[in-house]
Parts: sequence; C-alpha cells; structure tokens
Amino acid sequence: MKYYNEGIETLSRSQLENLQGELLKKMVAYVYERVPFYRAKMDATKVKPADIKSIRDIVKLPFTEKTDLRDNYPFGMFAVSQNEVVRVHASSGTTGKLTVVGYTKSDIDMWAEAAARSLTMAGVTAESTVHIAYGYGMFTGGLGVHYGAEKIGARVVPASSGNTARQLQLLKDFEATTLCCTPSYAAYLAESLKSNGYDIKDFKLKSGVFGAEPWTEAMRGHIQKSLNLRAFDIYGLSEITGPGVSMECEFQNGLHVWEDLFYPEILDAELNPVPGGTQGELVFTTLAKEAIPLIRYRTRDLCTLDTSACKCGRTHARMGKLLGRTDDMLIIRGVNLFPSQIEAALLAQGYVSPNYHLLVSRVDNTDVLEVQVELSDGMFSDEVKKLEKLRADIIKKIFSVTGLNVLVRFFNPGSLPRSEGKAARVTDTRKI
Ligand code: DLL
Repeated sequence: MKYYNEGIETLSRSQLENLQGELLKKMVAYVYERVPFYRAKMDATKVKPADIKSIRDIVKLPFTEKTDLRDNYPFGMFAVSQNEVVRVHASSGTTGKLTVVGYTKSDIDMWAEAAARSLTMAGVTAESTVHIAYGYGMFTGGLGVHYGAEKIGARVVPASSGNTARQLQLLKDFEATTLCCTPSYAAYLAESLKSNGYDIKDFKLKSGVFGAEPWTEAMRGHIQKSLNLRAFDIYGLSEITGPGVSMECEFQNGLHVWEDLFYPEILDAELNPVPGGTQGELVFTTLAKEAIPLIRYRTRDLCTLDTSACKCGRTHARMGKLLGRTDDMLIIRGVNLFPSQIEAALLAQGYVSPNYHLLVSRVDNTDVLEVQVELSDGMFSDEVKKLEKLRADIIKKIFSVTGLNVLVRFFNPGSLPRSEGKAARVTDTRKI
C-alpha cells in the first residue's frame, strides 16, 4: 500500500492551500470564541477572525509559547469542556512544571490518521506486526503510534519501554516486522542481541520508526546495519499532537508534514518568514484540533522546509532532518554547537560505539567540553598507541566540523548509562 489517504496526501499545492485557508478561518473563529487567552491576544493586536481570509493571513496571528501552556496549567488553554475530553497527556520537560494537552474523540481519530499515514510510509500494512517500545503513559510516543498501527489493521505488540531482554524475546518470537522506539534505544537493543543469545538473522524486522530525539545519518547507518532493517525518521511533539506530525517517505529526503492538519512555518530569530530551504525555527498551527488548538506554536526546533515535489507523489512539505532544538544548543567559548554534530563526528570514526555523553564545565573562566565516548567491542583501553591515534583523529574531526578543541575521554564498552527513551546526551555543570 503506497498511501494511507491518497486523496489528501497528493492534493495539488493550490488545493492544499485553499483547504488550509478554509480550516484556518474556522479555527481562528473557534479559538476567538472559546479560548480567553487567544481572544485577549488578538484583541491586543487588533486582529479579528474576519481578518483571516486565506492561509497567507496567518502572519497576522499571535504566537503561542510553551510557557503559555504552563501559565494556564492545567486546562486554561482548552477550547472544550472537560466532559468532551477523552484523553490527557503531559510532559514535564526540564523545568519541572507540566505541560498538559488534551484530546476529544475526534482529535484522537485525527491523530490516529496522521500516525497511520506516517506508518504506511515505513511499509506498515494490515499484514505487519508492529512492536512499540516507545513508553506508554503520559508520554505520547506509545499510544500515538499504537492508534495509528491499529487503524491500519496491523498486529500491535504494545511492549512499552524497558526490560530489554524481554523486548528482544517479544521481537523475535512474535515476529515483529516494524520496530518503533527512540533511535538511542534501537541502538541499545542492537548491542544487547549478542549478550542475550540472539542473532539478528533470526528476526523478521523490515523497518524501524524512530524519533522523539535528534539522530544523525551516521546513527541511521549504524542502526540499519546492526538491526538489519530500514530506519525511518518520525517527528512529533505533545503540544501539537504527538508522533506522526511528520515522517519520512521511502525516498527519505525530509519528513512530510501532514499539512492539512498541522500548518508549518519556518521563521528567523526575529520571527519573520525565511526564504524556502533556509534553516529557522519551526512553528506550527493546528488546523483540525478541537480540545486544545494552538496558533503559531513555537517549537524551538530548528530545521528547513521544502515544498517542492517529492518523488513519492505526496505534495505535503518536507521538513529537513532536525539538527536540534534551540534549547539544546550549547555555546562553548562562543561557538554554537549541537550534540548531533558531535554524534556525526564520532560515528564517522570506527572503533567507537554510538554511546556518548557531553560534559560541559568552566575551568579558570574558560568553557571546557569533554566528549565521553565508549569504545566499541574489540577495542581495548590498554592498546595505548591505537587509542592515542583514535583520540587525535576524533579531536581533529570535531575541530573540522565545529572549530572547537575538545577533550576526549574513553570508556570501556558498556560502561556509559543507556536510556530506554530519550537519551540525555549533555551534562552542563555551568548551569548547576
Ligand atoms: O517526542 C513525540 C514523539 C514520540 C515523536 C515518538 C516521535 C516519536 P515530546 O516529548 O513532546 O513529544 O517531545 C517533542 O522532541 O519538539 C523535538 O525537539 C524532539 N523530537 C521529536 N521527534 C524528533 C525527531 C515527542 N524525529 C520534541 N528528530 C520535539 C529530532 C525530535 N527531534
């Protein structure tokens, strides 16, 4: 099956824009009527629902930030009564205060549709067995992908996260054809095969649906090789709906955003639109959500957007693979750096595993970045000469990519902490 919803996925750009305009008009009238937060913001800038005549008028509308959701905790941003809400999710983030989101019955159907379209691109059909090792619970990963896979009619194994030995047993014995989890956990599953007595040749996996955290092409290569599957990137965020806001098709040149449901913009630091293909902050407006519709929500995620035709026939714009979030950007001695750049540099070298951690500190008023990296099996820390060469190569490679001199500290295989969900790649002691 090539498309889940061919009619919508292949609409011409002008049909899509007309549809977006119609949906936006309805949405703005709806929130103006029902959400005091938006009414106040629009009144303050003297914008009325009637000013929105097409999707191009979106630039007249105010922005929404994560702090707005937190300030209106728990249900202040909702547009419906709690009776109409059938599910809530929440994320705690790093600052502790919860961001709460909710769904009506129709929102759950819309989300399942977005996830079903997405999974279809990874080859999921009614004949597939989809093993879901994203966490189930307040995190949107598990249930989001689950509803999409069920909608397609696939057989779902709702493994949730944790218990790696059991995950491997279920994956093999239930003959999963698609694995869904974070890329860092996929790498962990791969490295755990041998010690649990498995050989990947005995598994039936064909595809992987990995997301919820940044990962590089080098990591994709590593996972594909070690799990013998094709790895696809899936993106989403709780505030907009969860996994399935966008996903790669078979051509893997960006992630198709389901633009009839979520309208994307890329903006520069002053929040002005950037020319096509330029990197900037991704901003989303929900076009079909009832419980908690959001206007111009600032994701803090940095990427590009491409509306040119894709070989797969889908017309929905493609976001470039995410480099990282503005919040995750490290500034080391004035140089901006994303952990994913270090990941790419490390995996370009042989002999290191995809497990790494970045320790940032300040010594004598100077920022120091220590790259902690695990050696791969077969490379032992007593081979001093080989190690020193490897260290020099890594330092050189990172310098060539970032312009930064870093310290490299090696760890024995298996000794850095593993994560079952989103990997925590950075400890910044300057902030403690
Ligand atoms: O991570 C939803 C999700 C679950 C997406 C499972 C994909 C798969 P949050 O916990 O709200 O929701 O985190 C959202 O995670 O703003 C990005 O910074 C990051 N993120 C999500 N997907 C990707 C990805 C889920 N494919 C935040 N690549 C987003 C890079 C991603 N970063």
